[in-house]
Amino acid sequence: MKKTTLGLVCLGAFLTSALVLASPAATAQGTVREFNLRGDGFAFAPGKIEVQKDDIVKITFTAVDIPHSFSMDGPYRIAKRANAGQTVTFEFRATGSERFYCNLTQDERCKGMHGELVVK
Ligand SMILES: [Cu+2]
Repeated sequence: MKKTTLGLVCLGAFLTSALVLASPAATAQGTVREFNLRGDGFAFAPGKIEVQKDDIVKITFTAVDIPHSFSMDGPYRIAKRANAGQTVTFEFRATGSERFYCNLTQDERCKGMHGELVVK
């Protein structure tokens, strides 16, 4: 009786770990792509991000000199602000190419700050 219970517990543990191991590959829809992006001197670096459709794009955005934001319109509707010297991290699924820009109004030159998300 006791042996059977132990056996079932072991089997359960084995099946659970097998499922956990199998699930990432089985359910993954897009590859996670990580980018470190800097906003500095009224420019984004890099100014162009290239990914495949359905990739999960993970951005670590740092505003170096003054506050900047990473903003995208279209289907994305993202506006992530970082203060000077600070970093924000966020992610989204790539659905189509879109321009990104800084939407802050503290300095006129932020209007000229933009980059490009290219989705292939
Ligand atoms: Cu800015």
